[in-house]
Amino acid sequence: MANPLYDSLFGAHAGSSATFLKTVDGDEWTYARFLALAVRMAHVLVDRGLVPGDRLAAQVEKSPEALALYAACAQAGVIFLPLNTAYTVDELTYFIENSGARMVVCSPPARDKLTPVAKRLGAMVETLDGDGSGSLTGAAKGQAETFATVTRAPDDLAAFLYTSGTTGRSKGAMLTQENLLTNARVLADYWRFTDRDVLLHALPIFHTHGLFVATNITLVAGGSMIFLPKFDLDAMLACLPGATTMMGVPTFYTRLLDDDRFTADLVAHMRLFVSGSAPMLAETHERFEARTGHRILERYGMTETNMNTSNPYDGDRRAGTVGLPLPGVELKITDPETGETLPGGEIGQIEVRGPNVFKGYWQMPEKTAAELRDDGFFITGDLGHIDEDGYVTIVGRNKDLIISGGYNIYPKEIELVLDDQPGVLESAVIGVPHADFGETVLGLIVAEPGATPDLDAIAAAAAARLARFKHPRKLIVIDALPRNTMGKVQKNILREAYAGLFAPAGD
Ligand code: MLC
Ligand code: AMP
Repeated sequence: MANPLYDSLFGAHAGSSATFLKTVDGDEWTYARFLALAVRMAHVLVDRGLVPGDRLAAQVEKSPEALALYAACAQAGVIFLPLNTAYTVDELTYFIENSGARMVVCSPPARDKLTPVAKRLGAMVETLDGDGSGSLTGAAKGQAETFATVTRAPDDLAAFLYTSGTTGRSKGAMLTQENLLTNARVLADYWRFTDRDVLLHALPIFHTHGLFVATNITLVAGGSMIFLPKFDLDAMLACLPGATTMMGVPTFYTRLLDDDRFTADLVAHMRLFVSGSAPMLAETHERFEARTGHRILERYGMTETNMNTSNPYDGDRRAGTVGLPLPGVELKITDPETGETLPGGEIGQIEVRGPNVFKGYWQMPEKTAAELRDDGFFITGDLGHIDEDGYVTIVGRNKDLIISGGYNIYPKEIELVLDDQPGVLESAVIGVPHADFGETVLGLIVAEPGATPDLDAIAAAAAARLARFKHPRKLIVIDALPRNTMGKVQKNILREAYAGLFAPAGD
């Protein structure tokens, strides 16, 4: 095949009058209409001088046009680098610089702020708005309707997704055509997706879940999506009757369950509900089944590996587990100290190997070597065990990570900002239980001797530098950070002490 990813996901639907996307305002995109736009966008990329292997960073609102940009990159052999719309200019600067992006596509209002940064880093700027307008679609108008798809090998890079690191520096996970395509095919088959499926899509499209799981599976199966700009409870309730499947993070499910309009009747026709990206409480599974009669199918994945495990479609979907390794994925539990495989049932670090596992972190050979073994096993940083039936349960994390509403937040990045502020001696950022987001961010500050840190000023400084979802929901000054004999901060003690801060009333 000339370009496995493009040919399988997009090219296979050339000229098809079947529906691919429906938006809330009633706009319907056939595959043919979508692909025609992608082709014209691919011409713009080439006209601007992009060549295969160049990186294109996109911080754009979710829209059919934004998705067409992903298809255009695949067709032109350009590496697609989608970025969270919440990122600040500081954060974006790092991603553009680190990736060496040659083009940045942003929303029109962000253009003025980003242009000087992009110019300094040698990147061009184009715009694309949530309504599909902007310089990119403007330039695409009148472009040729056919494009000679650029040849790519399975091992060629298709996308970079940045994941934060324990040192505070984000790492660009390099994903190949094969990583994305094999995983999409396995999942579409495992979850029985067909061209009759209509997926209710309310996830962002700058992460694995919304882009590579939800969208790629739909494309592989030739199905369609109801494409919501974001999760909105009223819109979800209005659109569920027209859908056959839904994917979401646990917050989607708890929000639906907290609304009385979400009834068994509303979803009686649905074929499948999938959850992932963050742990789902067994209680949520149970409430969902009691309310609707459906059992949510929980799966487990990550940016570096796409999806690793899934509960079965037909068999027993076990609440509190993430199911079985997917076909083609090897999963083992190892001793974090020695790396030796542990006997069944014992808790250790989860390692995975398979065609889904990424190629490494962009220009970070040491970090790659620390997490990706020579034999191809990737050390996920998650802790878990496997039961006698092969089901995997995640019990915790061996990495200092907070997952809030499905977004990953690395405390170190926030601690570096807090430590910089006047009157702050040191800080510790932890995740504490939160009824809506699962976990939320708490900042604990130790003052310099004699100083009284101005918490409002500190919060404002954090807000200027970090995306909104990373902001500590609360800052508290404490006398000292608990440390063990090695001097390491004992975050477990802090997490226990503040566990009740945002927990639901009565817990
Ligand atoms: C929004 N806010 C968040 C937040 N999302 N704060 C913390 N955590 C989050 N996840 C901010 C908003 O900016 C807002 O700020 C305030 O919190 C409350 O906003 P909201 O209106 O309640 O939030 P909403 O916009 O509805 O978004 C919540 C959400 C969204 C859960 C719908 O975060 C979401 O779509 N999450 C999905 C993330 C995802 O796709 N993860 C997959 C990663 S891939 P203010 O200023 O108004 O207070 C991966 C691999 C795998 O992990 O296995 O899939
Ligand atoms: P990300 O880096 O955004 O891809 O997040 C990946 C991390 O999300 C994993 O390493 C897990 O810690 C977590 N995760 C994903 N799916 C699940 C799940 N079903 N249950 C628990 N944790 C999950």
